[in-house]
Amino acid sequence: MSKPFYVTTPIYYVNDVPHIGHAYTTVAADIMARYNRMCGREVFFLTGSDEHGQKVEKAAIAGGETPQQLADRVVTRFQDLWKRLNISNNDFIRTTEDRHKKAAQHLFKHVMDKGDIYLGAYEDWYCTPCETFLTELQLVEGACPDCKRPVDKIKEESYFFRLSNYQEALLKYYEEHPDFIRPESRYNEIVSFVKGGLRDLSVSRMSFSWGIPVTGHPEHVIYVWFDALTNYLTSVGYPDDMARFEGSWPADLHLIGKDILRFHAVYWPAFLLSAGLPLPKRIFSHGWWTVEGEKMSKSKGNVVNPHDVIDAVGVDAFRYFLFREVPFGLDGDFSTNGLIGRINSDLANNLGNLVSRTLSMIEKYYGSRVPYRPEKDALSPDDRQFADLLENLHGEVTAHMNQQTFSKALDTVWQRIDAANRYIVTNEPWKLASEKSDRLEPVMYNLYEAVRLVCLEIYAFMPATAVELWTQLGLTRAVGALEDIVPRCASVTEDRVRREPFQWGWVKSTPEQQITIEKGRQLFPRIEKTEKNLETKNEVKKVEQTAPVQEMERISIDDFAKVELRTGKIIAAEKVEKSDKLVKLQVDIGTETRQVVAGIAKAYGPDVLVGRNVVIVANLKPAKLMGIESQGMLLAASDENGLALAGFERDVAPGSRVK
Ligand code: ME8
Repeated sequence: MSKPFYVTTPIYYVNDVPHIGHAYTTVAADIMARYNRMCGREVFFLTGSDEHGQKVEKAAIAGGETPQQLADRVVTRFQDLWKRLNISNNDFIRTTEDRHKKAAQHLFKHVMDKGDIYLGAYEDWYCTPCETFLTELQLVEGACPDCKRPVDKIKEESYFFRLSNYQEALLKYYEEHPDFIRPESRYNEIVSFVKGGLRDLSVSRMSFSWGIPVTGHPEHVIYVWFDALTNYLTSVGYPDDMARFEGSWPADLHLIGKDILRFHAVYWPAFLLSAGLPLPKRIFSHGWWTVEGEKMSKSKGNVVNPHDVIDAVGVDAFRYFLFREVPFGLDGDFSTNGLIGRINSDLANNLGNLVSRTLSMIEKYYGSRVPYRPEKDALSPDDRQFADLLENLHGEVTAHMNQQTFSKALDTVWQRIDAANRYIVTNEPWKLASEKSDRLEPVMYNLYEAVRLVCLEIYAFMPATAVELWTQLGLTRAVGALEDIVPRCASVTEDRVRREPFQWGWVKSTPEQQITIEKGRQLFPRIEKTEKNLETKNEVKKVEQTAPVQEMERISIDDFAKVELRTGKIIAAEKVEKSDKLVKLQVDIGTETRQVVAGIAKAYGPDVLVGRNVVIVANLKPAKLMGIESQGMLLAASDENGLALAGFERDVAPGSRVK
């Protein structure tokens, strides 16, 4: 069996509340895990929690609990968020688990036996909130350079790791593995840091006890970073199941934020070199999220809670936004406008339109039957060119995914979506249909394949949406669920890569075995910015999207004449109790007064309604809304700015016919 693709996130400190920063790294790892699984590779995806250290100990004591109780209580905040974000991790490691204590102690002892850990005395500045020792030179105006808080001078007996011995070996490794640290700017940063010289590293503490004791010297606990980094070994069987460990290690990708690059790109490889273990293949250090231009901080109260964003726009739109908006590796700014703009333009407009137009046309022209596959050689040059363009998509996206250039991967997909929308406009399938042209079928097949191939490439980013779209394409029923069938048909083994599902033409609907689409709910609704917008309470509203006019069924003037539209004047209005949407209106339509219940309360209060001219559908059958009879309907439209009632530019006498 081939080695699984092994991807990790940092293990997060339990004493924090998860925010978009944590979500960012974890979703990135999920994207890598899902993409690789979809391509038929076996994957092992690890995340977890970092539960030891002085901060946890202090917080627990302050709250009257044991550190373990605190950890048990708050670790669920992360686990719950990962569930909600649809994170597909294979393991969740907690550093307080026995398997991990054993692994950390084992690695520590191994390195000590090798002669790389010795007993010394430590005296330096220590920043407790950051759990970092600092040299005099690193201090900024006598305080911690990162959190700016005061530091303490600490002197204690400590075990040291001979990091200074590894300077040359590390530099050699970096040189021989230019891909080891990504992006390149971070690689350069680490190389120059290591060239500047390395001091031995204190790897044990006596000043607190909430940690893993050093075997045989229980008055020392293992330094949190030595403890934490070892988690990447624990989870794959170290040290008890070395067969499994050897089949899984090294990790292919450690995903981290730039704040913890040095720990991963200098200390961690040095520990591994000392222990004689292989080094991870790549460390990717991504950038930092700020919020509306400012650093996120509890004191500023601007920490973005992922749950609020999910409540507002849904899981997949959030996941998409994080990776489309900012090139992975660079810093990014989270803003309401950016979020809503992206969702509306990329998801609702570009992708949403392609999907709804394609499915509606298949429904209309073929009674939902998936068009038959044309022979590629029989395609016209234009159709052939488009089919080739689709077929190249997977290779291009995979190349970006292998480099973790996620925004470029998405750009590539959206270029195809744009090309497909242009293909519709240029080829005007509705004309081909009315002319009963033979070209309709190849054009529609191409569009179907465009949606299907796009569906596969967006799966890692928006898994639930893609799975549902796959069903709407009729494929779950016809061939199997996306997450089952695609990896199976795309298997990657040591000597063979199969990629059929990513090729144009994989779907074959035949007269004998027809595949039919199952048009379902609108997958990409527009998000309307409400007055109380996301900046404050993440409150946005989804609005239904309308199909492009050219694909709607045409009606005759006689059909239209059946709708009796009249002008009316609102003479009384009151809110419907227990409803935040409905108002009860009395509308003068000239010959009589009609009671109308309308869902406009969010946009119009009763006071602004009285006296307003409206258009009413006067021959609608009466209906009951929340138990109140409604004898007509008002005309209104809504867009991203909300709902607006139809009216007239001057007062028109009530009861006049609208035509
Ligand atoms: O450092 N923007 O845990 P931690 C982007 N326990 N990413 C952010 C972010 C932001 N504003 N804020 C946090 C630790 N992150 C250690 C790790 S690993 C062996 C031990 C993300 O809870 C980013 O991935 O402070 C960063 O590296 C991580 O959260 C830090 O998480």
